[in-house]
Amino acid sequence: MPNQDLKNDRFLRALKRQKVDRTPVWMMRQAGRYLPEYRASRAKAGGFMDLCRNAELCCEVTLQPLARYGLDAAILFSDILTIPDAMGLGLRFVEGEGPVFDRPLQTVADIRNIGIPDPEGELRYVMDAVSTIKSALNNSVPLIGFAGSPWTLATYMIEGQSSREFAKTKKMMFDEPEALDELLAKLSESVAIYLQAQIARGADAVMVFDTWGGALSPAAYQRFSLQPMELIVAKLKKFAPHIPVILFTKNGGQHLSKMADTGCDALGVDWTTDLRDARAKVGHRVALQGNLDPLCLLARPERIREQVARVLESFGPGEGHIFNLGHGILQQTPPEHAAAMIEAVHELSPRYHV
Ligand code: 1CP
Repeated sequence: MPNQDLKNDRFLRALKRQKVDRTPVWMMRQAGRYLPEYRASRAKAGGFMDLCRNAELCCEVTLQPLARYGLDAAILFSDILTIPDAMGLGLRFVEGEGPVFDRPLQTVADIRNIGIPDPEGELRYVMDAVSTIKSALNNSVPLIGFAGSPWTLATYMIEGQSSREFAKTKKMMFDEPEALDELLAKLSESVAIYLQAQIARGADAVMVFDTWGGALSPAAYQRFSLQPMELIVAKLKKFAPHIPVILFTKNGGQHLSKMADTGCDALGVDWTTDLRDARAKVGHRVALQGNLDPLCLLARPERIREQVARVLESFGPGEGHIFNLGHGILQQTPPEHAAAMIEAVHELSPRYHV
């Protein structure tokens, strides 16, 4: 059991709702463009995917936020779109526009034609990054592996880029739901084996990012977002029962109870749900991760501290809270404001764990 060797296991303990001395903290997108040292590493690599394909540079940027702040977990530096890229869709990151696929899925035949990528084949560069990071961390803090949810990946694969309305994806959902089911089944299998491979290479916990599940009706959420994630949790629990699994549906506050029933260990909660209500909904089934509004980090440090106090108070005393932002940290965030948030968690949270 490698976990027992970790010098700081607060994050893993909180995921299992065990006693900690203070609330563990990490930030979604903690390695990224708000840090000048990230921008320097990114410039060295060339493009964003060149950075993702270079294990040494992935390791360098993963460790950058840990060198600055008292964080309780590291997260693999990669992207959720590595799987669609490995399926042959041709991923490019266009400056100022975000991800673009050269060959988006347009027909049922396109869906039939895609295969399930081999994590140690086309995606070996991600696995090499996991191994390099795991070894560089030297058991200081746990390493989080991750993937996108099948629904969220499907939206990028069908739209061909970021989208607000998901017009093409929803047209398919209403016109040809079986075709979408088929795509989601392939993605569920791909995500499950991809996360298993990350675990085999040393990831101590895994998180599934369902960024766009909140755009679905409750019935559609159940079929097209939750069910595929439930399948992934079942496969992961069979493969590695002791590795915690975190599910995060942005804007998914109304689904928390059903999400807790999947057998996962923790749920990410964005800022549109109060942690007190979230805790009431999930009871003792799962831990909760969140949920400071990332925009709060643009305000002055005294205000940040007040909002940290508010989040800690909303979860209240007891175990099973991992402090985090409710979504990724913004590029415009002053790095010292992130420091103010983390210091406030360190100072204000021990009283909730007596
Ligand atoms: O130019 C750059 O340097 C690229 C910016 C960037 C970064 C830093 C992208 C492009 N991806 C990443 C890394 C990343 N992405 C990580 C690891 C870093 C860390 O957390 O420290 C993770 C976990 C992700 C996950 C990710 N990528 C999600 C899910 C989480 C979320 O924020 O909702 C999504 C939706 C993506 C897609 C993506 N990657 C990058 C962009 C610009 C986008 C599009 C986002 C959108 O459609 O709005």
